[in-house]
Amino acid sequence: MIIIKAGGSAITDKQKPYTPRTDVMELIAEELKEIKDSVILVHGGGSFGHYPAKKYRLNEGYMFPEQIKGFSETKEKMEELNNIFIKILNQKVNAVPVQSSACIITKNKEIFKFFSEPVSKILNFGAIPVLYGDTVFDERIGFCILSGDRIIYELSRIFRPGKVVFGTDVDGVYDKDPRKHKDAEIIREISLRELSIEIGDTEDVTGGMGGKLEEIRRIVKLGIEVDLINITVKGRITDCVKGDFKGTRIFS
Ligand code: IP8
Repeated sequence: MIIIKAGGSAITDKQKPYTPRTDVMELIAEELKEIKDSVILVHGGGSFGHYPAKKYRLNEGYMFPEQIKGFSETKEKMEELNNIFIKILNQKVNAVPVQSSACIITKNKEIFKFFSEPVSKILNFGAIPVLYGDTVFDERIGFCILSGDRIIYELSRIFRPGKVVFGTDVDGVYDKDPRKHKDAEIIREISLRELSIEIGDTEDVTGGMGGKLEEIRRIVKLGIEVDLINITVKGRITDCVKGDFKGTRIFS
């Protein structure tokens, strides 16, 4: 089994609110069609989920009644993004959406209860379960934002995939800042210790790259291979599945 994250930075235009990148979604659908192994797909929020979530400070938990409006608005936007993606995926594969908030309850932002049977059933039918970062109810703080990355950690714990692929819009981890250095190169393999949290943005409500690296660390500690690749480029998912990938592999 492979778990693939389609990051919000790849499947949406993060600079423009509520703008999907349907070309990237089509590319992903095309590549998933070629994978023989079973796949669970998880996608992020990008410019759909993060705008309303930030505006209503949803990740700080329930503080004032107006946040309920933000809770449903964020959910509405995430469902909209999921629906766009599912429609595109279903032209090539059988993708079945799983609304995270309907099967997950958190406690202080950690997954506390996860009714994962629907995911198993979808896999048993040879289809692809598609989960996504979502607004969820929380035992302690009322509600919070659950990132796709945290969902992936939990799925990894339950399903023990052979590989987890984090797909973003960058080629991997560079040896130096590629915006400043033309000769910056992708690091093919990096240990958890070396993995710097300075890369990428930290704007997301779910903690940006710092939050992502924390989940990656937990997955690697389960003994699962984690690869970071650029899924906006044709062929990268296929290559990664074959083991001949252009990206960064993270080891413990
Ligand atoms: O992009 C966040 O998921 P992520 C989802 O995986 C929302 O961090 C609702 C902002």
